[in-house]
Amino acid sequence: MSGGISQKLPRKRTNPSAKASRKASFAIEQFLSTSTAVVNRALDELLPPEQTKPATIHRAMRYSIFAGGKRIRPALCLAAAEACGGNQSNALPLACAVECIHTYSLIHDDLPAMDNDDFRRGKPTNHKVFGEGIAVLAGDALLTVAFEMVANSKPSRRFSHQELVRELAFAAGSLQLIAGQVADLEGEGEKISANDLRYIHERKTSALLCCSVRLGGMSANCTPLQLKALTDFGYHVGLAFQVIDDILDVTQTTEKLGKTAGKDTKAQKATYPSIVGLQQSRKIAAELTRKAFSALEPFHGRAAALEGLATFLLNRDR
Ligand code: GRG
Repeated sequence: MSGGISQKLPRKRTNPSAKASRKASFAIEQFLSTSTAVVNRALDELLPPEQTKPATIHRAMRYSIFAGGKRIRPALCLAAAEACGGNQSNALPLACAVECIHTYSLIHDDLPAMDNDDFRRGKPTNHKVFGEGIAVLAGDALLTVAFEMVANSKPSRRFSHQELVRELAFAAGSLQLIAGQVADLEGEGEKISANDLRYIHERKTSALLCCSVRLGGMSANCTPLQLKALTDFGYHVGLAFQVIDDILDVTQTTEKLGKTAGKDTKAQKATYPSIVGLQQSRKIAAELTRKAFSALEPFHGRAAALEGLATFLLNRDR
């Protein structure tokens, strides 16, 4: 990847014959901290400054965007672009766009009409600081600006603006992200099956993670075979991400998570731990991650950052 972030990263000593050790050897935490810094700088440039009139809305947008999220979706986008030999500057507006969509969804998810939460990214939720009206609008504005970012990005030979916009709109729309949230809301207090839970996870969580890697690949003019591999990877990593999220909800503290722990149990939400138990949930997450790794085979070892992210996400503790 020209100007790629991995180029600047040190690699730990490896045993080249052992595939497993190559997987473990990628300096993923450094990749994440570098990509986070790059994405934060770009977001700062792309979002209207705080004092821009009406200042309240720009303060509210920036409050949640810069509250300390893990920046997993933009990292996936940049890592996918890198795997396809792309250019970081072409992927960056798309990485910022998925983070804006994600942050909007968190602001709205925390509202009293939804999950009614007081704490997010280690800070009081947006509506607790700015009030419900401004929080709704801050979410709306982040959703909208995401499409402006895509419109201002550089299309590749195979993927026009039309395709990039369609990609993001589909993932964020009523068939994916919002469908998942609707099913999640309607499932509260209900006994739901593992299949229903899979439906929710595919849409509420996996769709945007999958979209992040696909957009990264598209910015790099990926081939149809690469796009298929990225889609398969993103789908499985996205599902594993939500299973781990459910496990962390019952095993970690609010301080560690930066959001209210134990929320799913309190809201009587069906989760993998509540349906199949913690041990089986860990096995499911590991199996999903294994499938994500297999999906990357067409890259023949050139997707180290994606592999590193999948392993990092499986082992994360917040
Ligand atoms: C349209 C009114 C309206 C609401 C939309 C779609 C939606 C609300 C909410 C879904 C958002 C949601 C909570 C999805 C679950 C995905 C998930 C586990 C999010 C947490 O992601 P992390 O851990 O968060 O990457 P950070 O804070 O680190 O970015």
